[in-house]
Amino acid sequence: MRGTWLLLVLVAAASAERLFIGDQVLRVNVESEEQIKLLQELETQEEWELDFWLSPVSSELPVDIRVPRSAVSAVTEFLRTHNIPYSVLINDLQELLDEEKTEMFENQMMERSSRSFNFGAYHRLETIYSWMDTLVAQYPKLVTKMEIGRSYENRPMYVLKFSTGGNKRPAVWMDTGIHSREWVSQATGVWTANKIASDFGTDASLTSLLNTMDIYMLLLANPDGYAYTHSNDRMWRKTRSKNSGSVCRGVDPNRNWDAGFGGPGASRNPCSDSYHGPSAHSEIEVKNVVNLIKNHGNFKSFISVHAYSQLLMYPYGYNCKDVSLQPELHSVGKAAVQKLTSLYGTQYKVGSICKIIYQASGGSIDWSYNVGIKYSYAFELRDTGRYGFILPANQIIPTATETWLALKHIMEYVRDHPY
Ligand code: BPX
Ligand code: ZN
Repeated sequence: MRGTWLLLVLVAAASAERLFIGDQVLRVNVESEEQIKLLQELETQEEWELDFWLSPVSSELPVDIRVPRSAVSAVTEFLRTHNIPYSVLINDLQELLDEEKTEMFENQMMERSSRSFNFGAYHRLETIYSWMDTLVAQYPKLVTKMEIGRSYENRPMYVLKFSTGGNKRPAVWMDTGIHSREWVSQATGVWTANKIASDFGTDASLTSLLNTMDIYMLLLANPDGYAYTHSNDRMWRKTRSKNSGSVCRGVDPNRNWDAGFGGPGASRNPCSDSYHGPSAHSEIEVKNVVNLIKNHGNFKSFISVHAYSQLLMYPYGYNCKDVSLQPELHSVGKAAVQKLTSLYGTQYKVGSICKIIYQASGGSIDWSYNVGIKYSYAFELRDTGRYGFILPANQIIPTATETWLALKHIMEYVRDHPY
């Protein structure tokens, strides 16, 4: 579409948006501990401004790196001289981002003329927030919208509460989008909220669940970051808070929780994408959730949704010891994933954060587990790296639909195993 393309170029030229022309995403297939060490050195050096989409941790996992155009030849030469095999996952990141923008724009036109909301598209924060009001208006007996506080940049943080009554019934927590660039997470949250509302009353199992339990969903857990991925930098992951003594902004909201805070697998460097922040719960976005969960006091499950890698994980991240509930968390996770896979064959791995990806301290589900919420899980949704964070919108509904089977399994298990 020529007209659309021209318009987008004009819009982009007039905006402050960061461009990724010629940036590549490389998949590095590490073969030895020695090679991991080399890549870890690359991860800490700042000269090449590499963005590790997947960190070097073990020789069993691939390492995905976004390499700025200016560093492509240096990095590929480095890999070749050390005999480290790699392939090019994304040849020109900006091309993919342009396609994504064009699709969003065309979808906006479509939604405007048909006055509808397309669950198979990515949306801006304002659109998602106004869609929430539509959902509440459509299902007033089931769904309410609560503001749990404001973000650093003063955006409201809204939780959708699904409840058929009672006072602080046992509840399930679900958050999406704590890392702003993992867009399929927020989009899956939106689809899932609509699914819960529309299946209530027809899906007998979900209906029985909602007759004894509540579901709380925070769809945009990092609203400032999400807005920033649309306006300035599609690759933004952290919050947008200012760091004293540094020009770099933001804290990794999944290293900021009071669970092994500041330990291995988090960075002290404010410029790092895994910066843990000055203190536990320093980020208002994290603090708002902590306050809600503590004031409520009756959450039985806490589910945090990320992308990408196709994993279902349970605590801990801050150390590699098995938690006391490990066998149960593992078998429930396995069964959940079996249902997910049954739909389209999408493969997931199940295990503790520390054992299946890496040691990561200060994560949300470690905190929730430690405050007594037994059924604490984290999802890493599609894909396994073909598109990574830039998952095409035509995969949103398939991703959300298969994930729902796993979510429902976990929720039903929680319903049937009160504690
Ligand atoms: C997920 C939950 C708890 C602890 C760690 C994770 C993995 C997640 C992270 O590093 O916080 C990986 C991701 O979703 O951010 C994807 N990534 O950028 O690698
Ligand atoms: Zn994440």
